[in-house]
Amino acid sequence: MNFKQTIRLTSIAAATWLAIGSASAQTIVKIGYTSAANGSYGMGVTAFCDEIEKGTQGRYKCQQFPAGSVGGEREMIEAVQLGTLDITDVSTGPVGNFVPEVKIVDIPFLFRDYDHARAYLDGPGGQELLKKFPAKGLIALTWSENGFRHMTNNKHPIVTPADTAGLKMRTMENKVHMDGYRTFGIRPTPMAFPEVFGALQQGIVDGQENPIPIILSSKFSQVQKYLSLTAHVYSPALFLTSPRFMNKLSEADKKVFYDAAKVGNIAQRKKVSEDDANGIAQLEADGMIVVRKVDAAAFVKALEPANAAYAKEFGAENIQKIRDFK
Ligand code: EAX
Repeated sequence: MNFKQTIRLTSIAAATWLAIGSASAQTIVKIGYTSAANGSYGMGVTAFCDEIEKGTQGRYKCQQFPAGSVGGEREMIEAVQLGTLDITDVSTGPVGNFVPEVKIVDIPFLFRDYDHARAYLDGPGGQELLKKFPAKGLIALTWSENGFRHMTNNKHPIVTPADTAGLKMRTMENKVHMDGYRTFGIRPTPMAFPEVFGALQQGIVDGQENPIPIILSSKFSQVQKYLSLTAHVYSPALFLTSPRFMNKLSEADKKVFYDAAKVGNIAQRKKVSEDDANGIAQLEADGMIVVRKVDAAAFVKALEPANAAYAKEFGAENIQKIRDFK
């Protein structure tokens, strides 16, 4: 073998080794969420995944499971605990069943607006809550956002609590929501998200409540007539993984994942804001009848008995601290 051939063979061998090396060194990160890939969660997860791939030079790559393809939110959190799913981007809906301290942020009419909610969750109070996860076999990489929830139904426009009386509405598997909604007169029917479209279509429930980005990406306009902009509760989201998953990462890679989650959160919140700004007109164009002027004060008043119960459970001063946060 002459010198040139030796060099060529060596470089082919090196290239092959590199290819095998990089292929075998690539870890697939399985990440699930309940809404469609083109919605707010899809935007958040895609931005997160791009950052991970970049930050680890392709050693980690995501496989996305959108649209509830690996289950509802409760099931995905259980899968993350078990290690059959690596990460899930979920609303806080079922999270309080795993980490009870989180339930406080699901109280209806707790946050004034998006700025209030985002600043609180990103601030010391919100960050303190994230520390409660590891004891439950979970790690919250960051808060993210589902959005302010609004009611849809097939019976009639909702303006005051009198209009919700007796309505059978799908809710998340969230006791704080269910207790609050009962004071509005709603008959809450908890259900995992992947079942909601079918339940609305078949009339198993009269309505449901979700943020505009979810109503849009889930095409609820096809199965719901009325949308009322009740904004009755802010719904946070979380990028959840497990100590089991994170402990396999080097310190440098851990930082990549945490930083990527921050980027994912920004993209997700941005899409929520865009959908809130443009989505209502879209839903109207799709045939929904939109009630923009809701008697919010009457809903807040109706909630009083639930507020008394929340104060007992979470401590009035702890709730007030969140309300007063600026
Ligand atoms: O996370 O279950 C719900 O209504 C959630 O808002 C939805 O899955 C988006």
